[in-house]
Amino acid sequence: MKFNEKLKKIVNKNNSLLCVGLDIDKEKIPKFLFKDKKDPFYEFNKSIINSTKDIVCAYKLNMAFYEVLGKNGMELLEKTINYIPDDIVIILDGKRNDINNTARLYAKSLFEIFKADAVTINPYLGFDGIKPFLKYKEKCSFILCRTSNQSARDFQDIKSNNIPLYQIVANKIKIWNSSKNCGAVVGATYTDEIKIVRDILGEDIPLLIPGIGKQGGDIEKTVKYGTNKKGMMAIINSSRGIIYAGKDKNFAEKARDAALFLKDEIEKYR
Ligand code: OMP
Repeated sequence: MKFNEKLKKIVNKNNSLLCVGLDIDKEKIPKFLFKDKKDPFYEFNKSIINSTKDIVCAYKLNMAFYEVLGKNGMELLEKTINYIPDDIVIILDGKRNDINNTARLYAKSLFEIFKADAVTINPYLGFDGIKPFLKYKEKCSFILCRTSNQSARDFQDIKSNNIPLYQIVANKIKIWNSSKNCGAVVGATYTDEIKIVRDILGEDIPLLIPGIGKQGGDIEKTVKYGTNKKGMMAIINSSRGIIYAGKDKNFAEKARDAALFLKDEIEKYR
């Protein structure tokens, strides 16, 4: 099944555009798990997945939080991916890219070895670094367009022929989407830019929108500007704001409460 089809199905099934970011961090996960459980990170991820799987469309796993755990982190990544129900979208967020010969192996690793439905990639190297990812026609490559951080402006606002770089990237994404397997990343902290990017991309290209919750992105504008006319094709991510909502034995229920609250807020404006 093509990615956009899988996304539509799960959005309709769970009535949700919410993506929960499984960005596990030893400093933040409940301390009791380290005393009581043999595999605390996996127990944490399983509990969060069990408590949110009926109210999300996707889980995003940022590779940094797994790579930092060494070989155990790679195992944890694999086990967590296997634990996520088949109909939910899995996004591996590594913001990868390199020269063509190396990008080829990044793409193989993320899509074939770790079995991601979607990945995040960096456009800085240009098209030959992107091409190996786009060979996976059933998958989706979310290309960084306007990132959520403050320094996004450093390069992304630089103009060429009076057009800022992030808009040039958005126009390229539209061209690179001939197999309908491209998406764009736009931060919820830049809602005017979300509107501009959605206008450039049209109705059928999905947006991955992080920056809600801890980074303070605006939910109403994110939903209004980020979705297409049918209220679809936006995946709205929150990581810390959901998975670390509670610190005690009831952490999974607290995560569900936070996820449900955000899901309902999103639905209000959709
Ligand atoms: P929270 O701020 O905890 O909700 O996490 C946001 C997640 O989205 C992290 O995994 C970030 O690395 C990621 N992210 C951004 O925050 N900003 C971006 O512009 C792009 C991403 C991303 O590609 O997911």
